[in-house]
Amino acid sequence: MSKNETPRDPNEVLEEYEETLDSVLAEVESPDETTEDDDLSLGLPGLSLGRRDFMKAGVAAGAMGSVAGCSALTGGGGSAGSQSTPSGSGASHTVEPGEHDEYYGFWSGGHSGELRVVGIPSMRELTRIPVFNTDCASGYGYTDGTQEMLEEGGGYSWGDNHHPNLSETDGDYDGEYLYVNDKANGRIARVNLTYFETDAITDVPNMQAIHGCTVLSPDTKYVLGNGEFRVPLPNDGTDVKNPDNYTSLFVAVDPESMETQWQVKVDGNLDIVDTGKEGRWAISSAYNSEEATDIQGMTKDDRDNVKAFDIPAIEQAVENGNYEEVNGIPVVDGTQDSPLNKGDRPIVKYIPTPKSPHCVEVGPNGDYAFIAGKLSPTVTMLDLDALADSSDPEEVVAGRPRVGLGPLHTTFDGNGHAYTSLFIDSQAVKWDIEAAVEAEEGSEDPIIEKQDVHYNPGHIQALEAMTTDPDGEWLVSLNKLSKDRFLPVGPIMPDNDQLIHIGQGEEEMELVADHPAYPEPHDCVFAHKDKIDAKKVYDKDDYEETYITEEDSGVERTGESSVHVKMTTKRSEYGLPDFTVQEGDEVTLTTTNIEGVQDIIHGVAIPEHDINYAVAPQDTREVTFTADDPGVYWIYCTFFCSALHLEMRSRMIVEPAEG
Ligand code: K7E
Ligand code: CUA
Repeated sequence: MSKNETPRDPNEVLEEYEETLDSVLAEVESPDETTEDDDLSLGLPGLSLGRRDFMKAGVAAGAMGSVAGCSALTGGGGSAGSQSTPSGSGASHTVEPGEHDEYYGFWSGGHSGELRVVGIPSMRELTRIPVFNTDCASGYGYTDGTQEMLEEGGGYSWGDNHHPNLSETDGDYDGEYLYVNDKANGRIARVNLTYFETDAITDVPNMQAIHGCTVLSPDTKYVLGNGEFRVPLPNDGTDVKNPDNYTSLFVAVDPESMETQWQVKVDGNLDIVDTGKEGRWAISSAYNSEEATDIQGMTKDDRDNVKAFDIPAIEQAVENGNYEEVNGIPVVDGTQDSPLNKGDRPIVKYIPTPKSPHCVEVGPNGDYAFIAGKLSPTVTMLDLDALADSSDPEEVVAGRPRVGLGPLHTTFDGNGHAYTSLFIDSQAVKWDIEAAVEAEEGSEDPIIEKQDVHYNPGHIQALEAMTTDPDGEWLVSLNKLSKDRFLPVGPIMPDNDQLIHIGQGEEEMELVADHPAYPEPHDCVFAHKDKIDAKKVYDKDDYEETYITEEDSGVERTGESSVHVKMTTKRSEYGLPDFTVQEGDEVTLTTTNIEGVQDIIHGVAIPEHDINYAVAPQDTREVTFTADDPGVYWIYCTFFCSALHLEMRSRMIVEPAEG
């Protein structure tokens, strides 16, 4: 816009936008082009739904886009059996004072960059784990070690984490690590579950956005990530105006070294990924098979291709040297025309599905992958055994129940039921898996019941649903909007994570609690408390910093303008009541909390130097900063550690430079 142009009336702009949507809708719907209609059912064998049954791309884009004045959203909540208060069996999620929860819940924090740990069933927030953000309570991003990790992990100050995954051994959570994606910057991070701390961040080469993220079951051979945005390969300025040459990648990262092992190039955008239980298949949903760069183009065709990655076949291709190396990473060609997809063991199978499917979740016994339709009111069930011999939808689609509008994600109780979130209908729908295999495709018969949620759910997760043996007692619906469910807190309202009692799938679903969540969780994962072994005190063998004893406390000049200050902390004093440095000195301050008592944490806050961090029992942390300005600075403890906490101080004296 030129400087002199007057800004346009927002209503006018919106009107224009809605007109565009209408035309997209008309194009996708094409009610009169009957010939193409026939073509659609031909192309999607067994899909006995008419075009009218599809949630049209334009409508969904409007509904999901949260445009001002969008009415599609306000229609949520459905009509049947609306329950906003607990009723029925009266399942209680109360955890009495002093009692513990039965499960850990690990919540992604979306664009807050952090993870949150929530107790189930109480829904109490137990802690937060900073991952892609910085955190001034713990000092994550302020201490040397964490600052270095963030710097080497790309140097960004934020990230957008969606999909937390627990490491597995034999298809069950082993309590060692949690892996999570960064959709914003194409990264994967690892959290150490002994200390509930992020211990590695990998900035994956060649990828802009990693959206889907999962571990390869059953033994966490890889952490797998889906590149969602198509970009030139390499994205170095070549082909910028040539979207045909952009590409999406699928990546495998080693869970121990966190190094990128290989990537696979595919057609279309990748979305979400989950793996079978035997270590062979990774199934990815995908959209934009048109490879367009705008919404009109992305919603032009009638179908997309779900991708089935044959992991051992890809490993074989890498071993045989069938790849091109880009930025040091072997990139295997998994596009439809690739020679590697021509033989009898293609590395990627392309399976046509209704347009723009959203999530993929593999059921507990590994029989089926459940692909939620998003724009189609159906869930497509892929038979993973049949996949070995075919990618023909006729042979690999085991069922396609019609579940409701805007299906996004599916979870399981381990007793034969699937639960799918319905974004547009604002409901959780429970349905019978085997009945869906038996039923005609597009049938509503497998549906057992629907529960209203408030409002517009994304992910839905039941207890340990991603293991081979789900626990099936509780389910959480992660709703994008809370609207009227909480006291208004300004225009940005919290999300609403709702706790639903499902029994073992034998009882009716019962909505039990609303739980506000700061923007914006996407997914969560639950582990029984016995599977997590969190340490209460640090073990000094587990970190690199040098443990400081009271005798070590002191100041050591390490160069003309650098000093190393070593200092212990204990109730209620620092190892040095004061220390002196020279103006301009680079100060390295190493602090050990010499206490061995659980939960006695000390803080080290240095006013006017932008430093604060926590030191837990037996932990050692280090910071480096420049003492720029002469003066006196009262270092104080930020954790209320004792009756003499206020008196717990040290004095940094910065002497003016001479002359
Ligand atoms: Cu559906 Cu990123 Cu898993 Cu959000 S994704 S909802
Ligand atoms: Cu140590 Cu307060």
